[in-house]
Amino acid sequence: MNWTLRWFGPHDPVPLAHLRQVPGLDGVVTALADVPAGTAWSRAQVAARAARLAEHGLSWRVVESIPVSEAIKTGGAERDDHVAAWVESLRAVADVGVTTVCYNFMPVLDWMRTDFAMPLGDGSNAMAYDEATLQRIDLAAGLPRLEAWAQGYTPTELRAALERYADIDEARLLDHLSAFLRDVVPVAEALGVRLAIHPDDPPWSIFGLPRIVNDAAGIRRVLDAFDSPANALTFCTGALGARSDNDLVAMATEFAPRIAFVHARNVRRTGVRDFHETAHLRGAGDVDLGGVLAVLVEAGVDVPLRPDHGRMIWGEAGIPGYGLYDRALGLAYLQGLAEGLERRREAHPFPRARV
Ligand code: DNO
Repeated sequence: MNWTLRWFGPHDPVPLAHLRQVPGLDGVVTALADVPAGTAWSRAQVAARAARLAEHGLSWRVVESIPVSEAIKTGGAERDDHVAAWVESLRAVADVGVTTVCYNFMPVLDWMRTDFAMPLGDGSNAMAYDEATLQRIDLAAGLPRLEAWAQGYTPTELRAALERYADIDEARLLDHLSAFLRDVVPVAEALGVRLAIHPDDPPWSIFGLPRIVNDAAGIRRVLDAFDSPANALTFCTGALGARSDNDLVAMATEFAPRIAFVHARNVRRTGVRDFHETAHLRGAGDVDLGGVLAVLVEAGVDVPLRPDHGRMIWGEAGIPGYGLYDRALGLAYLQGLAEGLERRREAHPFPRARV
């Protein structure tokens, strides 16, 4: 595994000087979050970010994310220009050594939560999602921009964005994604970059919007839409694990050759469409991170992995899910697990799947 942590940029409350002290960290996952979707990242901006990381001795191999614009997802008038801009950003990051680009194809919103600081009873807090609370959200008020979202919406913008999906069902959204893949995957292949789509979070439709990457069948459709190792998956155990019918170990086994990036996150399911996030440790939530890691190690999947969404502990304040302390604990846990699995494999080699 290539051990990474996400850094949101110069305004991230976690300084790079602290990230570099995390044991065994191979690199940082970051993006130019201030550039709006549909606009190309300039080579100067990309080079400046790479230089900033290099000053701290941190490498940048993974971008999360180059955002996909609404025009691309809806097949709007600016679609071709926005794809061209996306490709320009892709070329710029490949030039500074990036080999994995995470993105998502969730309409209007990126991931969604209904509580960003739910007390867990021990003085810590974590993010939570509750379907009944979601249904009560008044979309007429718009949605504020959150740090980890590509964008926020004023009431008028949100109404317009939702209206654009009035006649877009799941099949049409998949057509738009397939067209996007036909345009970008060949470029990625030529550049030696793997594109890693992030699953829908939560893994079901919200606000009546179509969502197509949330179970094995949906992921199969996306991977089959363009058969190339460069058309790959971000295996997010937290997003997929919020649904009890997603068997993560079976999915990791099936998709191993196409997993280009791993988000290791744990969630406790509290209802069919309700959950909260937890520590990464076994038993803290319902996700079997050890089981998933065992599959990946056995299959020889050697890709970037980052512990995702920790709790807020020890009084740390910051971007929900992205405090340093609990993510660092999660990383150490995962590193220990992987070391144990690798030592076992060295002592008792077992046949490895070819990937
Ligand atoms: C949440 C993240 C997502 C992810 C995007 C990928 O914390 O996992 O925001 O970065 O969905 O495009």
